[in-house]
Order: sequence, then structure tokens, then C-alpha cells
Amino acid sequence: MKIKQIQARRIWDSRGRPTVEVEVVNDDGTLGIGIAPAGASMGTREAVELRDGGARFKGLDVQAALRGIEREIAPVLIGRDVTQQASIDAALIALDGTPNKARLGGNAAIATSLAVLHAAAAHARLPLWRYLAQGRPVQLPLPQIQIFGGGAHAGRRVDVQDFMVIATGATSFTDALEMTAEVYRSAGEIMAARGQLAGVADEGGWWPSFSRNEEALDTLVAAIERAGLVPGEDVSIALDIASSEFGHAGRYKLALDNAELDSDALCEKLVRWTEKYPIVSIEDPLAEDDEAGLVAFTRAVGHRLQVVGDDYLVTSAERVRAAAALGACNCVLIKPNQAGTVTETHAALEAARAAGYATIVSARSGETEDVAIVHLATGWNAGQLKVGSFARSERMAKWNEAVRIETRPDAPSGFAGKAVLAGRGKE
Ligand code: 2PG
Ligand code: MG
Repeated sequence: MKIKQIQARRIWDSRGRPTVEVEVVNDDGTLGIGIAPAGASMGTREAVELRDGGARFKGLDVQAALRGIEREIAPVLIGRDVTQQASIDAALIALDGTPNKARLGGNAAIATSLAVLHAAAAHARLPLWRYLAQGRPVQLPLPQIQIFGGGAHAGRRVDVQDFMVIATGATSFTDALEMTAEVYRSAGEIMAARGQLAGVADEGGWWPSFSRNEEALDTLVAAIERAGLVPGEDVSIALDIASSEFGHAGRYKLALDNAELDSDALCEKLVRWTEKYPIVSIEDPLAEDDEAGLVAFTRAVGHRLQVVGDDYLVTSAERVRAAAALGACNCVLIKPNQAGTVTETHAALEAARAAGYATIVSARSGETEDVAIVHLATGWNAGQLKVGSFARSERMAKWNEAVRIETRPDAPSGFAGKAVLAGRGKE
């Protein structure tokens, strides 16, 4: 099926910032829409977003990216077979010509690549997850859901970026959401009772009015208990430290705890947290430039805990393979816009799988109503999904899409559950 038309437009993301949307129309009239999300805590090796600069919208407009799609990308893709994702993505990479998609923009590339994927699934008259599964049995992913937001998503009110829960006792996606809904609400009630309720952060998690990072962990455990659930059994904790935001060259400045730590000291602090709290997953425990620290941390806890690479691995197959050779991390965060195309995103996931690493498909802090990542996580059988919190419709749209996938008559073969967590039970 040939691509007949490609249109690019500017739409607005969950932070009210411009972003790129691409619509690909096939010869038979079926179509697909792809949207670029945007990060706030970004890895330095991510595909580069093309933003206009200047005063307008704080320099974040995307007119140049839209022009590139219309003038350069569309003429090359129109007339191509929409089902040939790999060759279309290769054409996007070649057209851009830079190693990090800086010329035409990673935002232009991922929106186009996802639109092509959606258009191919629409032509096949299949839900995207089913199109991607290609008849293989797949499972609904285990969700990581934020309860408190922090770091770059909450004016650095606390140092740690994401305080999340994983419903380790859940037997279905629906079940996981039910438990999370109770914990999210309970956490809000605790904050309200203490006079600490101050709205929500960028991904819908409660705004973190804590005086120490550990206070957030204590409150999270209290919220799980208040919800009538057992911490560590029904519901466990996952953290995204996002430490590249406060650490460079082996020095980490924890503003809230008024401490400057070296790599070893931060490692020790995090290990202590894992002993004190029911933590099953830690993302970016050390900064992207602290490879030795990541190797040491993984060596210390990787047998019993999931150690997730986000800023450090940036959804790059090559970087995943290099990390695996060193023993850094045991799980890869998969963000399509870090890679810039669907094909490269999938390659990173396959590299993780080949290395025996777990995978989590993830949203960005700047999102839209787009639900593509839910389909990628399910259709690629990634095992886990990270979308942000349990509030705000750019997040709820994704959780609700998973409920639809799980409850339709053609549902996937099951729910991943806690068995997909890396490091679990291997002590
Ligand atoms: C992350 C994401 C999502 P951002 O660090 O994992 O929480 O944040 O999109 O800002 O990089
Ligand atoms: Mg992260």
C-alpha cells in the first residue's frame, strides 16, 4: 500500500508547549497519526529536538521541523510502501544525515515514523498492538505508576524525580490500576491531612512538599498501607533518581538533604533505601557519565533489584550492547523519541532482550493524548510500561487504552505481572 499524502502540523503538549504531529494517508484512504512527545530530564545522547529558538513560545516552536517534513521528508516518502517501516526509517536517517538527527529534528523523525507505523496498521485493519505482535502471543505490560513527581518535573522541589508504585500483587492490568488508584488517592489524603497538598507535578504525581527525599518514601509506604494493601507484596516501590540532573563527574548534590556525595556514597545511600523500603526498581541511580558507578551499583544490587538505564542508554541498541558487556544496569527504558525512529527503538528493545535485560516502554514528561506507547509495549511484548501518574488525561488516556486492550474480545494472552522485573527473586 502506497503513501499518498503526508501532512505536518503543530499541536500542543501537556505542558502547553508546541510539538509535531504528522498525518500519513495511504492510497486506500486509511491513515495514521504520529506525535512527538518531549522530555524535561533528557540524556545528552538523545536524538535532538529541532526547536526554532528566539522569543516566541520561549524558543520552543517547531516551524522548522514542520518545514523539513513538508519540503524534504514528504517528497521522499510519498509513493513508498507504507508497510516497509525499516526502509522508510532508513530513508529518514539518511535524509537527516547527522548522527543525532539534529538537522531535520528527532521530533520530526519520530512523529513521521510513528505516523507511518499507525498508517500501516490502519491499512491492515488491525489495532496497532496486534499489527506489531504479528501473531505471536503477547502480554499486557506491568505498569510503573508515579505517586509523587519531583526533580525537573516539580521545580526540583525534591531531588528524586519519580516516586512510583508497581502493583507486584496484581494479576491483571485492570487489577494493577485498581490498586494504584487507591494508593494515589490515599497519598493525596495523607498530604491533605498534613497540610502538604500543593497540586500535582508535570506527570500528574502529587507535588512533593517534603523536607527530605526519604520523607517521600515514608509517605509512599504509609499511602500503600492506608489503601489497605501490603507494601512489598501487593504494591512495591520503583524510583527514577534521574541523577544526571544533579550529578556530574562523580559528584552529586542532593539539595533537599543538603549533602554533596561522591558516587560511592550515593550508591550506599540508595542501597540503604533498598534495604529499608520495599523497592523493586531503580532508574538512573547514577548519572549518565558515571559508568563505573552504574557498574558498581548493578554489581551490588542487580541480583535482587531492577536497575534501569534511561539517560545512560538513551534507547540505543549500540549503547545497550556496550553496557551489557560491562554489566551496567539490567533493564532498559525504551523511549521512541530518544532513538528517533520506530526501527531504532525496536532495535534497542531487541538488543536488551538479547542481553537478558528487562525492558520498560516509557512516555515522556511532555505528552499528549497519543496512546501509541501502550501498543508498542504490548505488541512488542516489552513486559513493562511507564506513563507517569494516575491523573491528567495525557496519562489516563494511556492507562485507559490498556484497559481497552485488556478487555476487548481479541485481548492479548495475559498480563506480564511481577515476574518480568529484572533481578527479582534471584538472590
Ligand atoms: C524519565 C522521563 C519520564 P523526561 O526521566 O524517565 O519520567 O522524564 O521525559 O522528562 O525525560
Ligand atoms: Mg528517567
